[in-house]
Amino acid sequence: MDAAHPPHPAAHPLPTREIEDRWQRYWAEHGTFRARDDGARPRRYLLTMFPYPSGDLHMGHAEVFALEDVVARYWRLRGYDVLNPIGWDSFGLPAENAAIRRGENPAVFTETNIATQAATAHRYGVSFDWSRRLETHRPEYYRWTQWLFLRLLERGLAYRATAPVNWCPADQTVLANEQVVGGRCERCGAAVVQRELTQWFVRVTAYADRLLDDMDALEGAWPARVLTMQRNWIGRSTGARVRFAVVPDGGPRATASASPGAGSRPDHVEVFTTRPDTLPGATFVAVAPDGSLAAALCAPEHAEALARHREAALASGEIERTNAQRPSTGTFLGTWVRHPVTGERLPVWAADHVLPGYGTGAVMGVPAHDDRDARFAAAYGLPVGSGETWPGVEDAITRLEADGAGERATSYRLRDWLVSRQRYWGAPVPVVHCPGCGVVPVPDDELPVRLPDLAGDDLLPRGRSPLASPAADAWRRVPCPRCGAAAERDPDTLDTFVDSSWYFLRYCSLGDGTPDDVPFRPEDARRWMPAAQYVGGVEHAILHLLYSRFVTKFLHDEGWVDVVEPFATLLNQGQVRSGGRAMSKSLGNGVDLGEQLDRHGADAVRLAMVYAGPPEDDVDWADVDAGAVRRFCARVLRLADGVGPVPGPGESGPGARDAVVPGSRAHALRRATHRTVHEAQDLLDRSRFNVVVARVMELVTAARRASEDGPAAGEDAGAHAAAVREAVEAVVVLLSLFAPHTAEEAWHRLGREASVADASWPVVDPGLLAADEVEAAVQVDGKVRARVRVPADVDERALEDLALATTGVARATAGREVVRVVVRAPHVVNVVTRAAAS
Ligand code: ANZ
Ligand code: ZN
Repeated sequence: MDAAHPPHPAAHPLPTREIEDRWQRYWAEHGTFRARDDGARPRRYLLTMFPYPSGDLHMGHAEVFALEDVVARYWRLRGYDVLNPIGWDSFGLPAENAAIRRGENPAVFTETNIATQAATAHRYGVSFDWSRRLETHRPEYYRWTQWLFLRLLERGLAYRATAPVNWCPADQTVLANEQVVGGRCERCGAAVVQRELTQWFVRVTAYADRLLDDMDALEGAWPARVLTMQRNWIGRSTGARVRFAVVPDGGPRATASASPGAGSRPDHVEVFTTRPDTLPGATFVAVAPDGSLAAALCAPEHAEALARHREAALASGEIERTNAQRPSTGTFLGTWVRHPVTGERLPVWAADHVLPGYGTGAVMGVPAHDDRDARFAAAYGLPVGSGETWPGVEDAITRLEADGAGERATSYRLRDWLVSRQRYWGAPVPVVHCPGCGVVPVPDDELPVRLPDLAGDDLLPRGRSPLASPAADAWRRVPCPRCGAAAERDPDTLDTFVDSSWYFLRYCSLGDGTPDDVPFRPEDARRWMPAAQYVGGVEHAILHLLYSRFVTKFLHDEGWVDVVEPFATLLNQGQVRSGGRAMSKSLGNGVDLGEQLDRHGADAVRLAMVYAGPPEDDVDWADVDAGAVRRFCARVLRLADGVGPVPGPGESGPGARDAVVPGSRAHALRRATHRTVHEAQDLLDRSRFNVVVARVMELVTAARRASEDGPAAGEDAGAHAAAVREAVEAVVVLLSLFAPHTAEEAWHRLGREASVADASWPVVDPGLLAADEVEAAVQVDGKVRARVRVPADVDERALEDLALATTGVARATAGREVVRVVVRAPHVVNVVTRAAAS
């Protein structure tokens, strides 16, 4: 080492890997972060959206974990018994696709990545209770995912149906609507096509009203935009169904055989409308070209046109079809209906803005009141009709019901949850198809239905599940559990949203004595649920939360849980970006957390993440200066080293107020300390974590200055030292939420025992919170006319009001006009006047 540049003093090293290792070992050895669950403290359950193991943890995880750990550590210090578990959402496509490329089983990739992520999470120093870890791909977990499916099946809430589904030709599997972005597969970008397939669905629509209504209790506790997204997704509309009788001689019909469905032409068309009051203005009826109604109503000579229209409609996604700006296309079906009020004949059209799965799949066209209908009428030469309406929707419904022409009705945007996937790496659907008995559930005591060991090319998607291929014959062929005849297992696997719809319940029962006869113990869930806070990305604002809410309600109905809502509050963190763009592996600007830990250390990354801005805001990692926060951590360690010894039992501690003279340096520092702690509480309760960091930095500066300056002449040196220690201890306790290793080390150097994680939150002395008073000068046209005493943090408005109320101002402005009041809080108010206009 160069003599001209002395090494960093050994007593003041930067927070190092060695420090981090030491404290991580300490926490592990002492079980510091295990939930006690012994009733000695009030319980709080903090839940983090569990990671998908696709490589190392990335900076998105770094952000969530840093944020959630602030909360976990804060609650612990406030005296709660905190449950803060961790697991992996470890089934899913990326592992399967990697396994095909590598010629291995997806478990290899999955478990390697879990090991990497777990090691990184440990190095990051998150206060997880590692004894409660779970992984959804393990048979001891997915056994219960299958159990859940069977309970739904038992209640008629899981069913099989043939439906048009989004099919990704590249991934060779169905996609949920929201996995289709701009007509393409969200994962691989391939253009999505529509296919008719028999699939498994879960009847979430049966819970639509409860899913909506129970959200009232989440108001203010969940981000408003998430509640709005959930509400829109469920999309409840109230209105009426109105029946239009089909005119029997509505047109010459060819032989029934020429047109499928024509033989069973319905005698009426039922529409769903939210505006039954506009019925007088209806001039046509439109049905979805791709629904069964269109086929049934279509006259044979229009069948060909309808078939073409149907193909086109299927090819354009739902989002596109419901875009109000896009012109709709129509096909006349050669059928007429009777207007229930006027008796007029109205034509029936297929129009692709009408969706088959919403309402009744049919609408009444009211061009006089609806823009879309107006454009459709203009495009196809249909009459605009009258603008007349009935007095109100309620009246209209009463009238319809009296006439027998319709009735009150509710429609939902929400569709049933498509849960089957034609891929391997998921929980097998636990049923057997028997030629005699049909669908037969696998008996509970035969669960789990384990995945057979397939690898590499055997996993290649070929338009059906790999479990349907010859490679899985031995696995698939089983006797029917009911009659013993030769039968076959269902070859599909469950959507990973099923795995994650209940994992938070299992956490409640993990640890010592994990049960193997139930998915979780109801009494454990009773103690911990609902999770007091759920932390995770807004990308899960709709589906994951909806399905978790649904499953909680279902298990409530089944007597397994008391609560009807799983997550009392929700915190959505912003995105981590890099150079202005979303960070992602596919864009090649993804950053692994492990690598950042090597470079900066855990505390610097954590602190930088939290300090970068409010949790909801996006963070641009390229703008974050981890080096600066690292130097800050070093400053705190130096500060701790400079603090005098721990006061002995008989000596006056920092709480001894008598020794601190108001106006002394010690007093000023004590006030800063107590106000910082007080403010931090409020900020933490409102998730303003970045502001807390800023306040801690300010307190560090104040403590350092006080420590360097020492007491003023004539001030009590003992009281001063005590105030410095109090400030530094408060700094360390607060810092332990953000940079726990540095805080532990500082706590240790302060001579405190054991772990700062076991310390308690500093008690605030209300006597030290009152603001200082200052004197403000009140001028009128530049001349001081009054003085008022105000709190140092007075706001401008209050100061202005006070100033204008003084007699000095009243006298000086008498007979003049006040044109302007300039306020410089807290010191000066200047009132500008001019001669009053007479
Ligand atoms: C006549 C009418 C007149 C309508 C008017 C609206 C305004 P929300 O609020 O989204 O529920 N509709 C009904 N079923 C449909 C389907 N399957 N596909 C597309 N559109 C459908 O919208 C309900 C309204 O959307 C219904 O009320 C219907 O048009 C249309 F001045 O009926 B309305
Ligand atoms: Zn059978």
